[in-house]
Formats: sequence, C-alpha cells, structure tokens
Amino acid sequence: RGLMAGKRGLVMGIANNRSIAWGIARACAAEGASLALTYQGDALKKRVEPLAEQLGATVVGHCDVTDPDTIDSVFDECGRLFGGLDFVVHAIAFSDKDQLDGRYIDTTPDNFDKSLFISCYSFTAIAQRAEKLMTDGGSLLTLTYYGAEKVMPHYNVMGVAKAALEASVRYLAVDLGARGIRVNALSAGPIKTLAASGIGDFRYILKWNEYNAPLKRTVTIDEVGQSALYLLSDMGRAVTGEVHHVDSGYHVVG
Ligand code: 0WD
Repeated sequence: RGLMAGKRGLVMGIANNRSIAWGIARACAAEGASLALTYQGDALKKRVEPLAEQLGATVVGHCDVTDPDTIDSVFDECGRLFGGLDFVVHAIAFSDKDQLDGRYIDTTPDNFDKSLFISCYSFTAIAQRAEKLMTDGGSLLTLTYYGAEKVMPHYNVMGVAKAALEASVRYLAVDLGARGIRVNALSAGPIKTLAASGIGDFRYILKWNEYNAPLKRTVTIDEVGQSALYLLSDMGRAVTGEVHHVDSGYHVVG
C-alpha cells in the first residue's frame, strides 16, 4: 500500500540517475504507484531501462516532444498498459548550451523558438493527451526554477521559458479544473544534473544558494520527489495552479 497505491503515472524526462524525474519516480514507486517511463533517443534508452527495472516500471518508448507522433505513441501505450492515467510528471527542458552564458539579449530567434517549444509548449501538448486518459481526474506536474521570477545569472532564455511555463500552469489549471485534473509546478532549487551542467557558473550558483538559503543548504532529487508526492497524491487534492518552491527557502531571500 502507500500514498500512491492504485495510481498510474507517466514520468517523462529521466536522463540518468541524477535526473529530478528519477527522484520523483523513485518516491512515487516507494509509495505504491505503477509507473510508465519515457526516454529521449537511443543513448538515454540504455540508461532508462535499468532504472525502470529497479522500480518495476514499464518503459513506454522514445518520446521527443518536438515530434508529436512520439508523444501520441507513448500516451497510446499508456492507454494500453493501464487503461487510463492518474498523473503525469513533465521534467523536460532545453536550450542551446552556448546561450546559457553571457547576456539574454543575445538569444537567437532559433534558440528562442526551440527553448520555448521544448521547455514550455511541450507541457501543453502533453496535457492535451493526458486529458483524454484522465477520465477520473488526475494530476499534472512540471518542473520550474526561480529564474522565472527573478533574473538569475546565465539562466537567460530558460528564465523566459520558465515564466511562460508557470503562466501555462495557471491557464491549464482553469481549462482542466472542471474535469478534476489538477495542474501544478515544483520550483526546485539548483541541483547538479546533466541539464544544469550546461548553465554557466553553475557551481557558483549552488554555493550561493548554500550560503544564502534559510536552510543553508541545497536540495536533493529525493527531497523534490517527496514534495512531488503531495501534489501528485490525494493529499494535494484541493491544490491546483500552484508553483510550489522546494528550494531550502531561497525564494524568500533571493
Ligand atoms: O537545478 C536544476 N537541475 C533544476 C532543474 C532546477 C529547477 C528546475 N529544473 C528543471 C529543468 O529545467 C527541467 O525542466 O527540472 C527539469 C528536469 O531537469 P534535470 O533533472 O535538471 O535535468 P536532466 O536530468 O538533464 O533531464 C532533463 C531531460 C533531458 O535530458 P538532457 O540533459 O539529455 O537534455 O529533459 C529531456 C531529456 O531527457 N528532454 C527532452 N525530452 C523529450 N523531448 C527533450 C525533448 N525534445 N529535450 C530534453
């Protein structure tokens, strides 16, 4: 049994065992959820398969959110596997690495499009598919960062993408509320993952948070996973449209 017993969830965005999505998947599995996982491309397939095995989760295939057919196919697979869905975790973001350094003003139109499409629009694309499978209500969760609210050094176009993502959480919450589908975001403090390694001076950002956050430390993927349980389970059944900070309190001082 457990907090997530009987719940069927799709987790998107595991790249390796440092991924935030992995911390969330592990927390959900420990509370009894049945999980489906996706991977992006063959290189990540090799990493995701053994992780899925550890949780008794099913790998439902390759999903690159820039290819809508691959989104349809993993949701079709979830329908076949579970007969419906209770939650989806979206932990996907992208920007060209060379634009996560220097000035935001130098963002190219191409990278702006790509970053906003992958990091923001994809959550809406996923919500469209999830709505059809969430016949008994559900919970959608995405990952955001404080750079959406305040200017953070080098976060640049990702900050703009996360601001749009947070706004889309609110609009989706209204669109889907009548069907009992909740839409929320976790705003995680900085964590050393593959995606974060592309951000200029990331080690300095980690140290800065450690010195300045009320709890005087950074956060772990397991802690983000534990917080996700509240929003994904029935514990959070009256919560929607929310951006919840899991950042050792940094947002109250930063
Ligand atoms: O400090 C951090 N690490 C924070 C991350 C603080 C606050 C928020 N976040 C967010 C990220 O912006 C992202 O939305 O959490 C989410 C998960 O990121 P992560 O766990 O930090 O990073 P990572 O383990 O690299 O997973 C992100 C994955 C990709 O990995 P890589 O690094 O190979 O790009 O997002 C997936 C991919 O698996 N991804 C895609 N999936 C499908 N289609 C695509 C795509 N086009 N692009 C990236």
